Amino acid sequence: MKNLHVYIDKYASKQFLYALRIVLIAVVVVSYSCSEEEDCEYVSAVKYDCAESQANVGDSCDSNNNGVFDGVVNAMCECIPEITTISTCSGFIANGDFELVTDDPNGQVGEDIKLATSWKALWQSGSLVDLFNEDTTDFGNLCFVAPTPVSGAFGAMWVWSSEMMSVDTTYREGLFNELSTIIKPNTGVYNMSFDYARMDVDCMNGLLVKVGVYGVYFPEGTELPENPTEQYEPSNLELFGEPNTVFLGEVVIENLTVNSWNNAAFEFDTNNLNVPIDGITHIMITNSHIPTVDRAFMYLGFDNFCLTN
Ligand SMILES: [Ca+2]
Ligand SMILES: [Ca+2]
Repeated sequence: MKNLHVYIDKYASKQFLYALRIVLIAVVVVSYSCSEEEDCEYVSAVKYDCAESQANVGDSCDSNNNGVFDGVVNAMCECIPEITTISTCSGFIANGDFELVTDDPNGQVGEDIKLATSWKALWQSGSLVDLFNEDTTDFGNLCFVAPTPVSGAFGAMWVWSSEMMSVDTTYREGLFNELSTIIKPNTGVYNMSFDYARMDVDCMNGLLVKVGVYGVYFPEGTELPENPTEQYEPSNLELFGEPNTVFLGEVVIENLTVNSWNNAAFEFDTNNLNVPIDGITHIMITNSHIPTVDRAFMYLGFDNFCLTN
């Protein structure tokens, strides 16, 4: 019996080695077949809600194949852009009525827009937007008058739209608002509105101006650009780099405008515009980059910015 045991043991270990060899070959074959990034689905134990896109409902996804994960997979396995809805003013604009200030707007006559929370100028120094309020008596020019009715704190700046009159950058100014919520690409239609009032009615003779509104991607920690060298150089589209800037619209202001507040409104569709891929963090308001042929400059007050969707 002892010899028979030895024979069985030897037979069993031979069988075991044979089986092991088969298993190893199978592993090599499977590994090889998957190393070519071919269709290895049959060896995958992972099951997806959406087999074709290998995603699960609720996963983040890229809604328009631009490399930005801006959407969420829904129950129909569609990638729907995530949309934040803000329907009450000032909406996506922060401190749209300029009432939040860090210091007295009358401590300094002009160039002091940065005293309004979430607002600043478009460049580091030079001609900057001014901040006034209901107590202001000195607007920096004897012929400038306060807009009516009183609307608390507000910003004011030159808007110069003519390319016929060559000027330095003294009259190029602009507002920059850090939005309360980033606006992502492909998130539908937005409504922009603001109040403006012409403060130079008594002394200037501009025929009309065009105020341009732009969306800008300007991440935290980024330095403001150098002062522009000319009225239209660099263009508004190039100040922060073209991929970071989208023209949202412009508002034409006629010289019939008096010094009381008027409202301007327009809408823009983020599905049809080249919105920066990481979204719009700031709104730029300045002279439009598309000039007019007329004698065109005005000193305007701005208040009650509102951006909703
Ligand atoms: Ca105000
Ligand atoms: Ca001031």
